[in-house]
Amino acid sequence: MSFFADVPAVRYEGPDSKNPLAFRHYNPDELVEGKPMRDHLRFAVCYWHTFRGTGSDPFGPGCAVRPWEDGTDSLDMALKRVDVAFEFMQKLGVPYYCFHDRDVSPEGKNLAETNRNLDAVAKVLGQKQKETGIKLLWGTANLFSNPRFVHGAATSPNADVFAYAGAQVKKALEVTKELGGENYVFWGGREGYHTLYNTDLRRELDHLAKFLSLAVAHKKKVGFTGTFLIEPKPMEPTTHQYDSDCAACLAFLRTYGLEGEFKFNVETNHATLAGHSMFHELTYASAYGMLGSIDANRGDELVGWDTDQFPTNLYQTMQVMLVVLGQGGIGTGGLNFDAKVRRESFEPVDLFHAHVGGMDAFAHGLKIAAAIRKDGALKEFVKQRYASWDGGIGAEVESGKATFEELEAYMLKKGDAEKNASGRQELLENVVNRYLR
Ligand code: XUL
Ligand code: CO
Repeated sequence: MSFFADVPAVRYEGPDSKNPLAFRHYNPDELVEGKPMRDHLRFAVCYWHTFRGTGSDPFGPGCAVRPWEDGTDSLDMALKRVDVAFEFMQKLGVPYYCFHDRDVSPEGKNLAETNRNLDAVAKVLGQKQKETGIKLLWGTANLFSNPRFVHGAATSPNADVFAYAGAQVKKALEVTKELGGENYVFWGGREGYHTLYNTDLRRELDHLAKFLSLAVAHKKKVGFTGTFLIEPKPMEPTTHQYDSDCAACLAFLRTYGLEGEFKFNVETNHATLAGHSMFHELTYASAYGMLGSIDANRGDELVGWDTDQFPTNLYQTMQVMLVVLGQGGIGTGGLNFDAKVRRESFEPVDLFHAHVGGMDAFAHGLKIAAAIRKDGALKEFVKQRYASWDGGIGAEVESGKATFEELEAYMLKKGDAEKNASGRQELLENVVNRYLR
């Protein structure tokens, strides 16, 4: 049985193609810097938006047309949905997918039944993975939808909720391992606060660290070899999310001695909500060896919330790929489309248009980034800009030899600093534009 009978498998047709259901840039086997595009990009479809999104918003119910849905969250429906998902992913030609436990299987009347439901669906997911070769990029636990998590999970004031969350992550981690997941993600759901009048901030952060330490211990116990990823986000649903950005997360991990156990899953719309560019967040994470994976989407420049749109901005995709190429690849991570079609785009085929566009925008961005790197256009400029640190007083400071006394003696003798050079931002922006074709 086919759920997308009208849509043929999406193929690469080259930049001149006008076929809306063909790739113009994503050519999986094409080599870029000696590596196939497929391996640079490691695209993943996210189960929650693509197969569970209904288009509901605060002003109206879902209006997405999904002919295969029967309107229930039953186990039967969950099992049927696996067929829908794998047909979609196969036609699209993506190598990976990602899920929360509750996206793929319904909650039962108690934890035992909930776990049994997950096992039943995981079995079918495993079979489908084997049949199609599509793999699990990462799994995670939904610790925010059920009302028990109203005050958070690991940071809940209710110790029983912490215990429930621990049990849930234990199971989700084991299922991720069983399905060969290459990473496991921790996004801080409702870990944060709305008002400090009712919140013991230090105690909550201690609990969050304890929770993550317990997850690390269990990872080692069961022998999960994938990467643990924290996904920063500054706000929404809470006013202040503890994992607000990469710098805050790194400081938190270091405070609790956990920095060697985690990397970051950086999301474009979360970066911009934090008042940063995605370029900044990726560069920061990468600089400290913490860039593990990417949730690929975008916000709307005119709207201040997490709109989770599909990425189409070539400047952004090029900048992402500049950082990824710069660090020699995304490792066990990938590009997960944590993005949803607009409520107005309610037909199944819109899911294809959205992903085809996102994949093409990243493939195109990859080619642009590689061309910029080939000519060394930016790298050479940056190298020159810091040349005063490669010898003389700069090298003495960097190597830890110079003291304040020596700096004073040096400058007293010299009288004043060398003249500064222009930063040439406009020139560099023009240079980048030369490659955007
Ligand atoms: C929420 C978000 C999540 C995580 C996984 O903003 O990005 O979907 O990616 O829990
Ligand atoms: Co995300």
